[in-house]
Amino acid sequence: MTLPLRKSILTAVGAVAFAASAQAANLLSNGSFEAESSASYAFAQNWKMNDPDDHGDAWGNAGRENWRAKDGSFIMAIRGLWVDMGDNGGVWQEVEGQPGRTYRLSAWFWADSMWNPQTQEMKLEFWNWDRSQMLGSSVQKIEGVGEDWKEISLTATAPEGTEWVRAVFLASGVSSAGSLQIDDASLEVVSSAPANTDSGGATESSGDYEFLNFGE
Ligand SMILES: [Ca+2]
Repeated sequence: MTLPLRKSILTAVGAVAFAASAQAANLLSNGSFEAESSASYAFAQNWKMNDPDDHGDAWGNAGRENWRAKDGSFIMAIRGLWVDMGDNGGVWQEVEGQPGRTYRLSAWFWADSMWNPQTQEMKLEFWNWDRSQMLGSSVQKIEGVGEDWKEISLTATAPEGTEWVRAVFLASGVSSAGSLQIDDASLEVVSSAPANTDSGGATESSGDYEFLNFGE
């Protein structure tokens, strides 16, 4: 019963946030990486497991840095072998989602000229209620990024059964030098399912439905 309770609390918070802004709201928390994790200066709140919940994490050579920023003072960096934390890394955060809604994930990127990973990409993943099954995903390669901030976005529609939408940024097979730097990440609903209204109230009733659905 712990999970449904937590979800309903999160839903109530989300409904308030939605009501506060009629415009497409950023569903991600701390998308600019300004808030430091209580675990360490090297991580960002909401992008680290159990800080404050289990809906975000960082792995490998990803770390919060203050080198330069598109917004504020801090960024998330996926760093080269020089940091001695392995050859891959990334961060993810997930928010409650609904099937049929179309989501847009965007962020700004900056990369050192010597940065040359085998893979770097951003992903939208759609998960079921207990996040035991990924129902679908969409991937966008992070390409053409150099020593100037560049925005890249990805749009995808949540498949049937979606209850969580996860934003992921990652790189693997990283080079010795340099890093990929990320700032001002945003996840927005760009269109809603025709079967549901798109008001803040709909978010709340969805939470109730989820509670009843797996409360028994
Ligand atoms: Ca920032």
